[in-house]
Formats: sequence, structure tokens, C-alpha cells
Amino acid sequence: MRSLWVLFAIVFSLGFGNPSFAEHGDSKADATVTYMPDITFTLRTSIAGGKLVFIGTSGELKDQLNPDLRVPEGAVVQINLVNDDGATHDIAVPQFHAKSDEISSKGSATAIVFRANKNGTFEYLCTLPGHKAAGMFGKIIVGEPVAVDERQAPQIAHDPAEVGEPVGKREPKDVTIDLLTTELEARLGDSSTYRFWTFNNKVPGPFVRIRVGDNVTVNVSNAKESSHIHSVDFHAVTGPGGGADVTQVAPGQTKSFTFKAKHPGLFVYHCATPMVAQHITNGMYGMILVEPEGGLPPVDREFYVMQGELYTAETHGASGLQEFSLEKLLAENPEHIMFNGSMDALTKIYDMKANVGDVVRIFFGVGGPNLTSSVHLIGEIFDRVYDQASLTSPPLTDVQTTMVPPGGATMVEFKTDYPGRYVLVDHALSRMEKGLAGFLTVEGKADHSIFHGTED
Ligand SMILES: [Cu+2]
Repeated sequence: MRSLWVLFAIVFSLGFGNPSFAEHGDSKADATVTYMPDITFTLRTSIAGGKLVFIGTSGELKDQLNPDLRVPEGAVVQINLVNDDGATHDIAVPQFHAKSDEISSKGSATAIVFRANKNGTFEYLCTLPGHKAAGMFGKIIVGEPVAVDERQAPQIAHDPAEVGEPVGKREPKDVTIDLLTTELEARLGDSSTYRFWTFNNKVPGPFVRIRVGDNVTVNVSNAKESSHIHSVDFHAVTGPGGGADVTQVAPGQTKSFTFKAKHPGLFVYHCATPMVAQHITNGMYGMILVEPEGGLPPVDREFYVMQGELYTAETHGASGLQEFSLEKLLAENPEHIMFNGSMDALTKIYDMKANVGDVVRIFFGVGGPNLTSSVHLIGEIFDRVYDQASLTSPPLTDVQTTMVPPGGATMVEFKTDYPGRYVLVDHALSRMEKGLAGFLTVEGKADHSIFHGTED
């Protein structure tokens, strides 16, 4: 049925109260199609409050600016557009391949018709240059939001408890890191998906743990199903491009390099194929811990957390497959900001757990690509902050909030003293509204000398 409608944008001049349409030379359309739409909306163009807008003309939508258009899944939808301001406009719903003619004179009209054949939230807009930015866009909501079925939408969020094996007291040795770059549609939120690009099907990629002095061979394989070249730049590498110069890997191929880990520290790695910011935002980042001689001191719990942004055409909270927006990436205006790859990764999918009295260590990095994080754990104070992830400098002590730039990291440690739920945030707290939060649940006995409410 899709072929009957999705490329079937019909344009007409007037009289859309009782439309009768001719075919318009689309070879994919069925020549015998006649129809009545299941649902019709009429919008007019206008200038309101200095912005360009679509305005509803009848029923509940009357006089609403850029109204939400709600339709059942599978419905044939007609949107009429009447020019009411005398400027040139059109209307389009790109995800259903529907786009009208341009209309210029006041009173002229056009229309699009398409079948809303997938559930989700999509955009309608005027495609004339600058008009969307000036305000001409709204939402078309198809069906009820559906929960994303995990069998159809794999989970890419990285488990924060998967931190690899501490190196301990061993001598330097040869180590091999195998990275597979992939592109897959996966769960973004409960009712949304995104086409992520990953290392080893997780965001962030694997937490790599080696010792200073190790000779490390990195093999980067690009899945044959990929559509793009990928690569890797390890910030722990001394050498051209951190490895990216020699690992631009085409789909189905493998490239390798070997480096000596000269500096201990916690380092970010990421894909470095143009447009690098796009590869990073799509999920291609992770961290490598180069432990100092003798290894890091043991602690009770270790967690691996990375912050990243997604730039989608649809607004935060929309359902369905969310599409990448280059415009928003270049404006550094993300719709989603997340720990460990997807919405709710550290609030619903994984819970960081500890017991009262545990010493907890968090390896925290920012994939970004753009936002600096002001890392804060609500209700806790970091006993030690290894600022800028320098493991060879003495740590800062007794820190509330610490800053981590894109492509940077920190290591924080603290002893848990009191049970409860502690929330990891970026203290630029507007970002919490875009998904940025993680729970650390501490269990055990409450010591009321440390904290108590009036009812305790
Ligand atoms: Cu890439």
C-alpha cells in the first residue's frame, strides 16, 4: 500500500472542499487510484508575533499556531494549505515523502495527500529556505505512541558496571583490542529509536583497560552492512591522528595499528572520520584506562559513565524513529543529552548499586561532541577528584562539582555513608529535562548522626 501513497503528493488550486484529483505522472502511483481521504486538515499561512506560522482553520485546531495534527495509523491524510500572507510557501511531511507546490499569492491554495503508514511523531514544515527556522513547522502524530519492542530495537546502552579487569601488579605486555564499527537502529527511549553508529554495538564503546608500557595492537573492523567509513582516534596514543590516520576503514574491511601506552590516565577514544562530530554524536566514543605501574588501588565499586548528545529533527519526547539533524548539530542544540547512550540508561535500564561504607570510583568521560559537563552527584561529595583524569597528579579533595570537557574525562572516588538514591547529573540542570540523569542506589543501615529528617 505504501507505494500507492507515499509519493503521491497532489497539488490543486482551489475547491478542496470536494476534491477530485487527477494523476500527476508519478510512475510509482497506481494509475487507477481514486480515493477520499480519511482525515483532512486545512491550515493557513500567517505571520504572528514576528514569526511565520501555520494556523488551524476549523474545529479544535481553529486559530491554533502550528497545531499538532493527530491521525490514526494507516489513515489517508490530506493537508490543505491556504496562502493568507502573500509570501511564497509550501507544506511538506518529509517522512511520508509528501511535498506540495509552492504558492505565492494571497488566497492561493495547495494540498498534500499521503498515507500515515507508520506510527510515531513526524514533522510538517514549510521547506522554503529559512521558513522552518522562522517558525513554520509542527507535529503530525500518528497513532498512539507504542513501546519499542526490544526484539526489534536492540539495546545499545552500555552497562556502567562493565569496567573490565584491573591490571593489578603485572608487568607490561602485548595487548590486542578488537573494535567492530556498526550502524544499527536501536532503542533511544521507550517509544523511540535512533540509527546509532557504535563500537561493538554499545554506546559508549567497550571500556578498555591496559597498563602503562603495554604494546597495544588495535584492530578496527567495519561491519559489511555499514554505509560509512569509520575509524578510531585513541587519546592515549602518541602517533598521527591517535590512530585515525591509518584506520579509515571501508565497510567489510579491517585496519590495524600498534602503539606503546606511554602515559597512564583515563582517555577518550572516538571515531575520527569526517564529519567527525556526526560520527561522535551518533555514538562512536568510549574510554581507555591506562593504569599506572602497580595498578590503581582497589575499591569496592567501579562504574563507567559517558555523557553524549543527540541531535534529532524531532523534538525531545517524540516517538518513532528519530532522524539526525545536521542543522541542530552545527547549532550545538541537542534534543537529547544522555549518560551511556540512550534515554533512561542509568535510571531504568541499569542501576548503579553500592552498599553503605563502599568506596565507589566513577570513570566519567564526555563523548559529546559539544557540551562540557559539570559533574555532580546529588547528596554526595567527591572525596577525591582526579582532575582532567590525570592519575599522576595528587587528586583534589572534597569536591562538589567538577568539569569535564568534550573529549576529556575525570576519575572520582567517594565513600558512601548513608543509604538512598543519589542522582548523577550535569549541574547545568536544564539538561536533566533532555534526559541527563543516572541513579546510584546505596543500600544499608542509616546512621542518623550523619543525616536525619524531623520524622526519623
Ligand atoms: Cu565513524
